[in-house]
Amino acid sequence: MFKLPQLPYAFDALEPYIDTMTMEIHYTKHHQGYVNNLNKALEAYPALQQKSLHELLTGLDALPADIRTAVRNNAGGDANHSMFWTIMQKNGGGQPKGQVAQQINKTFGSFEAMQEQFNNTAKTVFGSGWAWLSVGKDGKLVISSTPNQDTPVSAGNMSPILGLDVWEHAYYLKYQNKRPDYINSWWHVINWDQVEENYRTVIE
Ligand code: MN3
Repeated sequence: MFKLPQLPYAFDALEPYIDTMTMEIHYTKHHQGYVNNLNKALEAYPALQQKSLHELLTGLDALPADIRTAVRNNAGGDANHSMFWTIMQKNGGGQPKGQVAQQINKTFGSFEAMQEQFNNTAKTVFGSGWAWLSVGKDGKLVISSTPNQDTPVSAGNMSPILGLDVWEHAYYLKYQNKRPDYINSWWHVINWDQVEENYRTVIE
């Protein structure tokens, strides 16, 4: 059985950028819902229950047709949110650090140039989805978006190291329709130590 991972901070830790009620509902209702629905989808398939989220998400085509969409949406939702919580922290933000900072400069020219491209990508996701900073097969960083709960992992050639949830449930209580304000605020809570760790895990 898949389980909801522990939130690494309190619901109010990311105030004022991400409000307490949004965090609580997002984690206890939305993320929990993906975990529950994934377990339900796998009920009749004990062998698949032994697989990791990563194995499920990189092998969607091999799944039984009757659960493929449910696993895509709910394993994706579980994996995406599990990462999302960890790349944020109280008193976060500032500049990227370490090797990932160097690679950001190398790929995009500067942190600000990367941010601008990332923000434009996040703003223009139509409907619900995610914006991503991933490591491509060539080791370079790539900015992309996915619809719904799809993940760059499923494409097989990208490893996400930073992701932003732009579903309305992630910001509507505080920001209403102003998604760009949410995106700009979010940079203030980034856990760059974790992003660096994610980057090193991919390249090492
Ligand atoms: Mn969400």
